[in-house]
Amino acid sequence: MDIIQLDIQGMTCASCVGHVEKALKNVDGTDMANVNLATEKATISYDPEKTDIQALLDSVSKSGYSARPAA
Ligand code: 9UX
Repeated sequence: MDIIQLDIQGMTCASCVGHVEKALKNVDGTDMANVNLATEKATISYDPEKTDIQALLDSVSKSGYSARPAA
Protein backbone atom coordinates (compact mmCIF):
# COMPACT_ATOMS: atom_id res chain seq x y z
CA MET A 1 0.00 0.00 0.00
CA ASP A 2 1.05 3.56 -0.68
CA ILE A 3 0.08 6.38 1.66
CA ILE A 4 -0.66 9.92 0.52
CA GLN A 5 -1.79 13.07 2.22
CA LEU A 6 -4.12 15.51 0.47
CA ASP A 7 -5.11 19.06 1.34
CA ILE A 8 -8.90 19.35 1.14
CA GLN A 9 -10.67 22.65 0.64
CA GLY A 10 -14.33 23.43 1.12
CA MET A 11 -15.20 21.44 4.23
CA THR A 12 -17.14 23.44 6.78
CA CYS A 13 -18.80 20.91 9.07
CA ALA A 14 -18.39 17.39 10.38
CA SER A 15 -20.73 15.98 7.75
CA CYS A 16 -18.46 17.34 5.03
CA VAL A 17 -15.73 15.13 6.49
CA GLY A 18 -18.05 12.16 6.07
CA HIS A 19 -18.77 13.08 2.45
CA VAL A 20 -15.09 13.31 1.59
CA GLU A 21 -14.22 10.09 3.40
CA LYS A 22 -17.04 8.26 1.67
CA ALA A 23 -15.91 9.52 -1.75
CA LEU A 24 -12.34 8.42 -1.11
CA LYS A 25 -13.37 5.04 0.28
CA ASN A 26 -15.57 4.43 -2.75
CA VAL A 27 -12.55 4.53 -5.05
CA ASP A 28 -11.65 0.97 -5.98
CA GLY A 29 -8.21 0.46 -4.53
CA THR A 30 -8.59 2.64 -1.44
CA ASP A 31 -7.59 0.73 1.66
CA MET A 32 -8.18 3.41 4.31
CA ALA A 33 -9.19 7.07 4.27
CA ASN A 34 -9.11 9.41 7.22
CA VAL A 35 -10.12 13.06 6.95
CA ASN A 36 -9.38 15.72 9.55
CA LEU A 37 -11.61 18.81 9.51
CA ALA A 38 -9.32 20.96 11.67
CA THR A 39 -6.19 20.42 9.60
CA GLU A 40 -8.12 20.04 6.30
CA LYS A 41 -6.04 17.02 5.45
CA ALA A 42 -6.91 13.57 4.22
CA THR A 43 -4.66 10.57 4.75
CA ILE A 44 -5.29 7.72 2.37
CA SER A 45 -3.69 4.35 1.99
CA TYR A 46 -4.28 2.76 -1.40
CA ASP A 47 -3.17 -0.02 -3.68
CA PRO A 48 -1.12 1.65 -6.46
CA GLU A 49 -1.92 -1.24 -8.79
CA LYS A 50 -5.64 -0.45 -8.60
CA THR A 51 -5.82 3.31 -8.36
CA ASP A 52 -3.72 6.44 -8.42
CA ILE A 53 -3.52 9.91 -6.96
CA GLN A 54 -5.47 11.46 -9.83
CA ALA A 55 -8.43 9.13 -9.25
CA LEU A 56 -8.41 10.07 -5.56
CA LEU A 57 -8.32 13.79 -6.38
CA ASP A 58 -11.15 13.35 -8.90
CA SER A 59 -13.34 11.55 -6.35
CA VAL A 60 -13.01 14.50 -3.99
CA SER A 61 -13.87 17.08 -6.62
CA LYS A 62 -16.86 15.03 -7.78
CA SER A 63 -18.16 15.14 -4.24
CA GLY A 64 -18.03 18.93 -4.31
CA TYR A 65 -14.74 19.72 -2.57
CA SER A 66 -11.29 20.39 -3.90
CA ALA A 67 -8.12 18.49 -3.22
CA ARG A 68 -4.46 18.70 -4.01
CA PRO A 69 -1.49 16.66 -2.87
CA ALA A 70 -0.23 18.01 0.44
CA ALA A 71 3.19 19.64 0.29
MO1 9UX B 1 -22.12 20.47 6.52
MO2 9UX B 1 -20.74 20.13 4.19
O1 9UX B 1 -23.88 21.07 6.77
O2 9UX B 1 -21.28 20.00 2.42
S1 9UX B 1 -22.17 18.72 5.09
S2 9UX B 1 -21.49 22.05 5.15
